[in-house]
This record gives sequence, structure tokens and C-alpha cells, in this order.
Amino acid sequence: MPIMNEGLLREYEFVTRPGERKHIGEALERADALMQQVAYSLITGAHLEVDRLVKEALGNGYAANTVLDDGLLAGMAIVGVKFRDNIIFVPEVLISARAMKAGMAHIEPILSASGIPPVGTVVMGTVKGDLHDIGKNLCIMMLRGAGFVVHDLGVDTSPAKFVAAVQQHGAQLVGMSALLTTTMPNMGRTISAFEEAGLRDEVRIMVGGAPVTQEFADEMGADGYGENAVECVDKARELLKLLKELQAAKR
Ligand code: B12
Repeated sequence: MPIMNEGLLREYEFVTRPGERKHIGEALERADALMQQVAYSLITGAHLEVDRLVKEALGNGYAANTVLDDGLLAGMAIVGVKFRDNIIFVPEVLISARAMKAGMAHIEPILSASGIPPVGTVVMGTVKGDLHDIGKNLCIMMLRGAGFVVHDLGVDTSPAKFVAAVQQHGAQLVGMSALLTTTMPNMGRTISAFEEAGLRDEVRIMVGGAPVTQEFADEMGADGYGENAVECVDKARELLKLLKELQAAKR
């Protein structure tokens, strides 16, 4: 479906880099009229509208993942481009983030409902100095939906807080999120804190966030990297399985 929503079409004009234009354009063309309206309302920060539209879509049988990918995340991709290119600034992004949260509030119970007995325990947080939590929260929703118990440490999480949470909850997995190149090194510092606490062999550590790559994860000594929330769940399952096999072999 072409982009029929006039407001969204104007917003799409801000996306000028060829690769991004293709990627974002494909997502928007996958979106039907209602999802295009969700994306546009998110970009303009109309949180009450996002709240209403997402509720309506889910009530009409849209899959939570469709609303997330074709509506909310497609809109947030344009917000990201406009922010980077200095077309909008922090206040506008915060308003869009509020709209994102209004939509995610309806999606959360669906993605988090699993009914599966707990498969493992994860502590998850955004690293020290970093206040971005939308991606982390999405990962948490998906992990809970896959049957993991997740303790959310929030944003600006110090290495000591990660270590203390693992001790307190007996978690096998740690998930760290970073969205800033300046805070990415705090992932490495957190890994060092686990080594210093003598806990490095007890946990498996996974990392993610837009600037993080597999290469960076390897360099830092993380056990796993995931590009998105679906990969986060896959990685969590894989790491937990390996940890259990290792622990069984030691016994
Ligand atoms: C929203 C936003 C904000 C909001 C955050 C609101 C909130 N509650 O989160 C606000 C306005 C607060 C903000 C502030 C700032 N921001 Co900002 N922000 C963004 C923006 C537009 C979107 C981020 C987002 O939510 N994306 C959507 C989510 C779903 O994607 P995600 O976070 O990448 O998460 C997915 C994956 O990465 C992965 N994932 C995430 N975490 C994890 C963890 C694990 C373990 C795994 C496996 C996977 C995984 O799964 C997620 C779901 O698929 C990005 C642009 C962008 N394109 O990323 C800039 C961006 C990250 N911000 C940026 C900047 C510069 C800032 C500020 C410094 C601006 C300023 N001058 O003050 C401040 C820093 C504040 C701080 N100390 O943290 C830059 C960073 C540049 C850089 N190279 O470091 C970006 C890239 C924009 C840009 N291009 O300039 N920002």
C-alpha cells in the first residue's frame, strides 16, 4: 500500500539518505491506513491519539507485533532521522517517546503474557549515564512473554547495581542496553565488575542497543549480542542453555 496518509508522506520527505529511505519506506508501505495513522501520531507526539488508535487496532484483531513494527517503530525511525539531522530536538523526541510509551502500555500485557513456567531469571538495565529505555523495555516485554522472569533495573544503572541485582535475585542472565557511543564503554566496565565480584562464571551477559555491534560485544567480552528484541530472546535462550550444560558438566 502506498503512503496514503498526507501527514506521514510529508514526514517521509525528511528521510533523504537512500538506504534509510528504502528501509523506512518499505515499513511504511507495509502499513495499512490505521498503522500509518499510528506512525504519524507517534511522530507528532499525539500520545492520546496513539493510545486510542493502538487500543482500537488491538481490539480489531491486529497482532501486537504488527502494531509495534508497522506503526510505532516505523514512526520512531523517522523521529530518529529528524533528531539526528537537527530537524527536531530533545523536547520533541521526549514527546514522541511519551506517545511510544502510551502505545506500548497496550502491547505490553500481550507480549508479556506467556503462561509458560519460568525458564530463567534475567536482570536487565540501561547502562550508567544512559537514559534511553524504549528498546530495553521492548526486550523486557518479549523476554517476559517467552517465560523469563525479568528484574528491570531501569536506566543509568551502575556496574555495582547490576552485580547486586544478580546476587539478590540469583539471576543467570544479564542484559545491558546502551544507545550512546559515550556510554557503550560502561558495558565493559560492568563486565569487569562481575569479574571483580568473582561472579563472571556464574552469569551470561548479553548486550544490545542501536550503536552496539557483534564486534563491539566480542571486544568487551560479552557472551552475546542481539540486534533487536526478538534476537534478545533467542540469545537469552541460547546462553541459558549453554550455561546449564556447563554447570551440569562441572557437577
Ligand atoms: C528516543 C530518543 C531519545 C529520548 C529517550 C527517551 C526514552 N525514554 O528512551 C531522549 C529525548 C531522552 C534522548 C536523549 C538523548 N539522546 Co537520544 N535518541 C532517541 C532516538 C530518537 C530513538 C531511540 C529509541 O527509542 N529507538 C527505538 C528502540 C525500539 O530501538 P533501540 O533502543 O535501538 O532498541 C532495539 C535494539 O537496539 C535492541 N536492544 C536494545 N537494548 C538491548 C539490550 C539487549 C541485551 C539486546 C540483546 C538488544 C537490545 O532491541 C530493541 C528493540 O528492537 C535515537 C535515534 C535512534 N535511531 O536510535 C536517539 C539517539 C540514541 N540519541 C542520541 C543523543 C545524542 C541523545 C542525547 C545526548 C541528546 C542531547 N543532546 O541531550 C540525549 C542523551 C540522554 C542520556 N543521557 O541518555 C543519539 C546518539 C548518538 C551517539 N552516537 O551516541 C541518537 C542515535 C540520535 C542521533 N542520531 O543523534 N534520546
